[in-house]
Amino acid sequence: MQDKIKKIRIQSASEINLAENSKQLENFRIKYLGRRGEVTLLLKDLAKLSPKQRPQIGKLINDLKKEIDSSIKTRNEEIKLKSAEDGEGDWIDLTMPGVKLPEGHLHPTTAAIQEITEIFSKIGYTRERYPEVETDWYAFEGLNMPKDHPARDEWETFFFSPKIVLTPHTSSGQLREMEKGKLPIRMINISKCYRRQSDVSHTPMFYQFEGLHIDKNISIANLKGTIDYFIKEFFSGKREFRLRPFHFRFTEPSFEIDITCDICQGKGVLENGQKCRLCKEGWLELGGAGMVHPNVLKAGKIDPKKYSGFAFGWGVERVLMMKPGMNIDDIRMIYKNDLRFLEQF
Ligand code: FA5
Repeated sequence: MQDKIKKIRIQSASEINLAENSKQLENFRIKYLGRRGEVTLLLKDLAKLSPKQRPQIGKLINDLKKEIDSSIKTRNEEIKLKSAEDGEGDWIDLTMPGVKLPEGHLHPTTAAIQEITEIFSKIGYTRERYPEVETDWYAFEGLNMPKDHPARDEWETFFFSPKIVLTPHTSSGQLREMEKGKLPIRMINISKCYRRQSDVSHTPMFYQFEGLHIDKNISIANLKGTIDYFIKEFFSGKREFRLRPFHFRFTEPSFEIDITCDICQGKGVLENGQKCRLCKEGWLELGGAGMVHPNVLKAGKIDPKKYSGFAFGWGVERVLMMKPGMNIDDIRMIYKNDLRFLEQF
């Protein structure tokens, strides 16, 4: 057995050294180390030896295996180097078509924000952005919600400190816009908002878009016309809406706007007879609206005797979910980062 090992060592070393290309080297690898290679067969023959001889001969065979493997690698590097020096590298076909990289696309929320911005820009609204970390004054107090007023509870706010919050709504941008001192105002503030909420129609982080229009002689008719225009544009004329009287401290009168639900087609009941788990009654709330309260105009240094205005604040994800054909019955899906969901859009 030892003679055989010696013979293979000498023979393989000389053959490998004389190899001129990687194809020949591969043939030698198969000849010695392949499944039926000479070294592999030696290993199989080990079983025929006595238990005493086996460890010593086994070690010799394993050393030989490593030696051959290492010489093949070394010779392969030498061949590559030589062919590179001789200018005979691998042939590249420059006319072959390239590998197509997978193409991404915008997140559905981003696409909705772009569409909303465009729809309002057509009627003269400019997009603004205001801080996500906000002071109590802009988020509540300046909006006619004094400290400890119970209305604040509805905003289920994250506090950094008693005076600093994660903004719970885009209405905090209203006073900041008024403070610029430029009139008339036609702004759309689209920003992230945060609340301690999570269920089929709420996420802890969501986007709102807040419209604010202040000028002379602005009335509810202007507000209703603007909502009507947006709903027709965004939902391609396929949704009905209603204004429901409501109470906000910063608008008077105030409304909530509901539209017919896309999941149950406004029926409140699914085809299988079950209650719609999203809207439960055929109408889904999109957001609030109303005529800007005189106290808010005063806080923004605008004279309520000369100017009036309306504001509205709606959820971006809610309007996105109601787009015809979207079929999203749980808002939390939008932020699960599940590619199987996102790639559908
Ligand atoms: C407000 O936030 C008022 N600032 C809206 C407003 C603006 C009224 C201007 C009057 C004038 P509300 O809390 O109802 O209102 O929220 C408005 C909309 O934001 C909701 O109808 C919903 O579409 C969306 N929204 C609120 N909370 C969440 C949430 N946790 N997840 C997803 N969307 C939400």
